[in-house]
Amino acid sequence: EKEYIRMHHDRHHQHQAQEEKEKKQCSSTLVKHIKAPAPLVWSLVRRFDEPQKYKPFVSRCTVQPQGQGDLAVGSLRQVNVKSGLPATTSTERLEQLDDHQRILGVTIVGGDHRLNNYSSLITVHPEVIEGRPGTMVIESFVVDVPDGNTVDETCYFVEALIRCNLSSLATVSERMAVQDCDDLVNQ
Ligand code: A8S
Repeated sequence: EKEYIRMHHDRHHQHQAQEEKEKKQCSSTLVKHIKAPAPLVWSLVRRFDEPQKYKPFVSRCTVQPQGQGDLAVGSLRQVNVKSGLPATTSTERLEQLDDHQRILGVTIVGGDHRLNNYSSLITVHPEVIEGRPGTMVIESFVVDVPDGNTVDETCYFVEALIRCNLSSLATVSERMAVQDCDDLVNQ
């Protein structure tokens, strides 16, 4: 009997066990306040084809031609990351691009990294900081916890990367905002 169960149901058991493991996910939300106007910040965030404009780990990005404009939902980008990271490439899909509400949704669909079923949403909101036009950026993600890692380790790793991206987004946006002011004074 045991032998039959093992023979015929073991695969099912393994499958079930694996499914439970696959359900182990981690998710989190990060917020960044930036001293630059929302349209300027959004102009950087919305460029699905040019994440290297602010993401410090991206060395190269190419988008497969889609016909009418490169920023259509379903577009794929091939991202190469700088050396020193536990990965070299990532294939990412544009899931949502809403210029009115300023929402960008991206999922990771391939690559040589360990972030399976990664999905992210980034939203850009105008706010007033010290009496000037500023921006609140909110980024959230959900991802599978890889075998051999804990939920905390996975969250910590992804949060650290996103914090770097958001810090860099702030630096680049704030520099561009100052440049816009200088141009206004010097024209
Ligand atoms: C983003 C967010 C993340 C990017 C991760 C989390 C990544 O590009 C890096 C290292 C990895 O190990 C995974 O919005 C991957 O860029 C920097 C290659 C996907």
